[in-house]
Amino acid sequence: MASKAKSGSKAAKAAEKANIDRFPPILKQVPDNQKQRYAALQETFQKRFGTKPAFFARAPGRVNLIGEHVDYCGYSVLPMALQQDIVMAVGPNPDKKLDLVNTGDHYDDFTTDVQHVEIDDTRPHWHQYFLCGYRGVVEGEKISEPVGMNVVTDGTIPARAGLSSSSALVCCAALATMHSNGLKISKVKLATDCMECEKYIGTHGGGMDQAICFLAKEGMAMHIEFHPLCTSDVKIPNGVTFVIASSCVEMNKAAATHCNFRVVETRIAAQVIAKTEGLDWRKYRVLRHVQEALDTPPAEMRAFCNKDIHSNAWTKNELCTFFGLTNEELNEESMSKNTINENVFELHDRARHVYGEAGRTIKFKKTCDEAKKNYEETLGILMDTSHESCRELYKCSVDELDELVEVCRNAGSLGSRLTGAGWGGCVVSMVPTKKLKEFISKVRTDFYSKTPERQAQVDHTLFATKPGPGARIYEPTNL
Ligand code: ADP
Ligand code: NG1
Repeated sequence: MASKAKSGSKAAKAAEKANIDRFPPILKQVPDNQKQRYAALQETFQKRFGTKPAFFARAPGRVNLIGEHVDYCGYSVLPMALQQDIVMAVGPNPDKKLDLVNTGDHYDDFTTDVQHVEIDDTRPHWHQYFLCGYRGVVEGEKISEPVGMNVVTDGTIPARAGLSSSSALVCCAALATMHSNGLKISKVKLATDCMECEKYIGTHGGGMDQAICFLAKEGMAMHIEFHPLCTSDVKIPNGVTFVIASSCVEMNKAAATHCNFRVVETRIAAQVIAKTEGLDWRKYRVLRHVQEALDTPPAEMRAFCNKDIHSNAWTKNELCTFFGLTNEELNEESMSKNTINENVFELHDRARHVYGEAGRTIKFKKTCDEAKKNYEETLGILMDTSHESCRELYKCSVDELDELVEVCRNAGSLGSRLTGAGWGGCVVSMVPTKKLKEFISKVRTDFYSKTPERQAQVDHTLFATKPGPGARIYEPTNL
């Protein structure tokens, strides 16, 4: 394709960019500080399968700095990749099987024939996330004869903590499948396919996790926009460090319905505003599209929320009457499989959160780009306000997260908020680097030392982080 485009033309430039963004390059050198880990993984692979792995794939977790629960409403987010990741040692399986092993004690081995890959969305076992990524590439690239794969997986991302361990697993499996089948796919296409295929496990979130996983750049946070997917680098302020701390409350997204229900509530809120404003409401499924149709900036949509959506809860009966639909028709039109029994919808508050958070994310990016004097303070306020909105309007916080946010603020952070889906998981804080040691020690004492369960987790769930690189493939040399 690229060779057919006229040199210097728009098409040629686009083709060139797509080529640059394709996987591989395959990196020959595993980073020095990871060599021991990869060597151990290689040994496990060799013991289990009798040969060296053909390659390693790695995919990072992420922390979202701001822009929570807005990606599936069409709005931009601002995450950065973590150093913590999922790594897979991968080799061919001559019997056309997927033979999956995990270094974690509580993750069972799994084997299936490549032609019979089934995903049970009622039982979110670890291997099913692998199968999501696998199917994403096999179906996305229409591979009729996929090769068999032997895989040993190792992960360092705290799981069920809002740091996207599940998407890293899906993306890593997709990358391993791509390379095993001799394909080269652009990062944007991989991210897009993985956004779709993670839904096989039953979660209906947005595309933030998969996008940052493939498109992250070392040293940079990233502003990610959707429809179409595009990214711009965001330089985080000198003199601050982002610190992650876990509330020690786990939330398993695929096993719970909270997240999918918020997707449904925001969809119905969009449809209520659209109908009230005389738009063809069936065409609207996300709040951004209604906002664009009304030609009003997100931060000013509060007026429409107040005018068009009453602030007390809506019942399903009321919604059926409002839209002129039967219960079954409403299920079909607006609900998802595991939310059809819900009966109380907080449409006003959910829409208010989304529009406010969309505005805050844009402001956060702009503030970083302009980098005016003392702009860290503005960023801190935006993070704090984001948490309040998650707590009060989106109701995705829990007591332990609120307690931890308070502890972090008292320990000297400039801004602290829950990160990821919430209902448990982690808090991210922006801390002046010169106060980092003191901050960490205070959070240890004031939060983690309060219970033995918290104390047991402190070493791997309280850490400072720098923006890491995106997903990669490594050759198993020089280990
Ligand atoms: P999050 O993505 O916020 O970490 P989820 O509940 O969406 O939380 O996904 C967590 C699930 O991902 C775990 O229950 C497990 O099935 C899978 N997972 C995470 N890390 C690993 C790992 N290292 N190996 C195997 N599976 C993992
Ligand atoms: P985590 O934190 O990984 O559960 C989920 C969604 C994101 C985004 C956030 C909330 C998936 C795979 N991830 O993230 O897209 O909506 O919640 O901002 O659905």
